[in-house]
Amino acid sequence: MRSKVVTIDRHIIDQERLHPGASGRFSALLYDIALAAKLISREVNMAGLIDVLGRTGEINVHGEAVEKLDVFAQEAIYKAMDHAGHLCCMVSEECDHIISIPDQFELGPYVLLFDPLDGSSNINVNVSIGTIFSVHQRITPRGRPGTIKDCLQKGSRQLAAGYIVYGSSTMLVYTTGIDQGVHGFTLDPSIGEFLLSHRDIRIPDPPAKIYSVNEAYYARWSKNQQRLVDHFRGLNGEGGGGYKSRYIGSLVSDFHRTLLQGGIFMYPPDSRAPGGKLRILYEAAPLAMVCKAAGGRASDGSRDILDIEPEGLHDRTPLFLGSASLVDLAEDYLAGRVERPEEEADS
Ligand code: P6P
Repeated sequence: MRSKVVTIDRHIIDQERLHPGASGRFSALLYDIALAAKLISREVNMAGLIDVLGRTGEINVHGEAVEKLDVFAQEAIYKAMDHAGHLCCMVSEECDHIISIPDQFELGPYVLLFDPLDGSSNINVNVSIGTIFSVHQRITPRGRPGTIKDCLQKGSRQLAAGYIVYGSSTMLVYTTGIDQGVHGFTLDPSIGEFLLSHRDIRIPDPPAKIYSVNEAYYARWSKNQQRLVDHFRGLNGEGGGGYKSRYIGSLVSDFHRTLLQGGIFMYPPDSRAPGGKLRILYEAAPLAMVCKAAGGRASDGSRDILDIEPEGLHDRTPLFLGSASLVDLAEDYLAGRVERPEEEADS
């Protein structure tokens, strides 16, 4: 029987009805995120057709060359969100400081933290890229602009989190709580609607035997990290092996595959980046919430990502994300809790 067609707006309204007394403001925030996603999707999918490729010649706060689409995505989200009265401030990977709401607009109870276009170095070679977003409730008194205290909240306090992946199709995947499920919507560009395509996503566990890491950095990892990947490779006689390696180098794409197929994505610390590369507030924490809501886990190698208290807007963290059994295994290896086989221990 054909499944009924559910738009993201209908889904958001249905979810809101589960919370009597809801103001509707949170729903309106989610609508506007979906709007921004449609605008960015249109531009990303036309990138090869109009002169949007190439670099603006500007450098972002992390010293990375800014692709034109990065700028467009940043502006699209800002313009969709700055005037609607949902937010007291915003945080973006592209901006060093908190983004204030213009004085002429009403302040709202929420904070939006986002990476407007992650993986943008892949734009020019047509590899999937993505937007990641996180929503918090402000914790300072209403009526005044949001402050850094409203932004530096741990991931377990997120009200919503999700991502948009601009790939062979554009999908918006989000959750409004670790007990609220994860739902995926695929954009039908012919009608400009996100349609419910993946209801209540659960990360497979037992997982597909897939590990995802940039193995070029092997020599820079700790011995325990090397042993973990050797286990996946079946190299150290510990009953591992049989895994596939998949690494796109675009976080949203690597995570989206992990969410749907299972496995583990890793961005470990290494000798050049002892604190990891990926950002807590607008990369690791939102994806950790989606992963946990789908039955998976997210760790920095020893702690749950959602328990980390960020100290700075652009703090980084190591990230181990995916099927709970594999994240648990990673933590066991990294803590040295996996005994070596007899023969290897003697060598
Ligand atoms: P590396 C892209 O630049 C990004 O921020 C993430 O999307 C991706 O997971 C990671 O960096 C890739 O980093 O060091 O493997 O090139």
